[in-house]
Amino acid sequence: MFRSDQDVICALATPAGVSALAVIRLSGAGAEGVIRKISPALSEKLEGHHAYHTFLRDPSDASILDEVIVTYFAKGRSYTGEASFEISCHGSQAVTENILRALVAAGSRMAERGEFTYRAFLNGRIDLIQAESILDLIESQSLQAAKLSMRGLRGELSSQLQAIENDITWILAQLEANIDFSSEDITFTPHEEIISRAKRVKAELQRLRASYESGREIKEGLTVVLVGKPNVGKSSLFNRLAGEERAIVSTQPGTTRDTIDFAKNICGHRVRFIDCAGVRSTNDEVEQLGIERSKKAIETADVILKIIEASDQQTQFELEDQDGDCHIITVGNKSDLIRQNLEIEVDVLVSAHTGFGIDQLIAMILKRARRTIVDAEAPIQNARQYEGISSALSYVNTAEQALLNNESPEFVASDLYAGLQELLKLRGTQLTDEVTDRVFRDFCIGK
Ligand SMILES: Nc1nc2c(ncn2[C@@H]2O[C@H](COP(=O)(O)OP(=O)(O)OP(=O)(O)O)[C@@H](O)[C@H]2O)c(=O)[nH]1
Ligand SMILES: [Mg+2]
Repeated sequence: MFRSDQDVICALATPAGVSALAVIRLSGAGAEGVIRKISPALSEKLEGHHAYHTFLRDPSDASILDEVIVTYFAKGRSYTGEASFEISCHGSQAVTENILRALVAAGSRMAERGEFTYRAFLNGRIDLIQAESILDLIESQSLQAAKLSMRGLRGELSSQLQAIENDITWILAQLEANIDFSSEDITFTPHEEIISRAKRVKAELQRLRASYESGREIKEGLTVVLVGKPNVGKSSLFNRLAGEERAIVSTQPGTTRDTIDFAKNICGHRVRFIDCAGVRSTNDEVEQLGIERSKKAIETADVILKIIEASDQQTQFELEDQDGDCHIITVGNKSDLIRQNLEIEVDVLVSAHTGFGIDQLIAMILKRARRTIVDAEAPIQNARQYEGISSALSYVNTAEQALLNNESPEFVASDLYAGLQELLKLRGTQLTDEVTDRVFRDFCIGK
């Protein structure tokens, strides 16, 4: 997939543009030789994890490129596993380009996307699942999402997969013994014990597969959709939650036509609010299209705020059948208009105008987000992992059935073996170009 893995590679590890500092990475067995060519004054004996102040010089005319700090990471104790350097230089594009050009002239080449992480993988520093976690961590948009990726990076999911692989291998060994020595007079592990181990494997895979939803919810954030009849104050509430005047508010029913969304981080959770057209029957074509969009938004919701006017019975409405996992909060808006006792039952009373009850509403929304975190025991993080686990699960299912039906051990073993392959492929122990391509193509250069 990448050009030779023996090359010394270099790249800018920080975003291009103007900044106080920028970091350039250099990695490969010959990295020290390369950097010495442009840093003649660099200390003769380098120690790992030590930083050195030095000047970089253009190898062609010895002119000074920049005054920098070079950090050395010895082989086996670096991100990639190879001898590596991080050059902290001044964050001007001209400076970083010049240094990179000099590094290339001195014998390294520009790294490709994800190549540093790929080398970490090649050198056994991380497995594929951890490589994916690194990408997720870089891209995480909330504290909770970052924490989740960090868990993946530290190998929680990898070790859970390993435990499942060990169980499968154990069963395979018992079956093999059965096949090889069936005519001899030795005692085998009881059939029930094998079945119960297979059931455990199945349950674990099912649990992991189910964690996909929670993982996705944490990564992409919670989608909160505001629905209700026209004029109940959805857009006013949306603006209040967003903290800015995003949606148009007016006394006219049917103001909002399109869905409008706004995402922000609340207490470390990513939350995306969607304001919708009020639902009513209408002959207005545009409004009708807006109402269709509201229905679509409802389908994607993790939390629905069903908004009514607290003092107006007429604004109550029923949601069409909703999938079981979506959390519905009935919100009574315009609490400031209530004169007598409230007759309508609501979960929370708010006023978009005065801000009354908004904190309580947010707390209710976050309760759902927290539940997801609890559910998410090192959840699987992406479609590749989901597919791998699902397909391993289906092999294990077939194997379990075969065991229950007392079918021949060869038959059971072949399915289990296929399931095991799927898991190994997932961690990258069983390597194919197609798999590595899929993992590393999303990286950017310098990672
Ligand atoms: N007194 C009071 N008026 C409110 C409150 N929230 C909204 N309103 C008023 O109710 C009217 C409708 O508000 P919107 O936010 O446009 O209502 P909507 O549900 O988005 O309406 P559509 O987009 O037409 O479906 C406006 O005149 C708002 O000023 C509130 O908490 N108290
Ligand atoms: Mg509106």
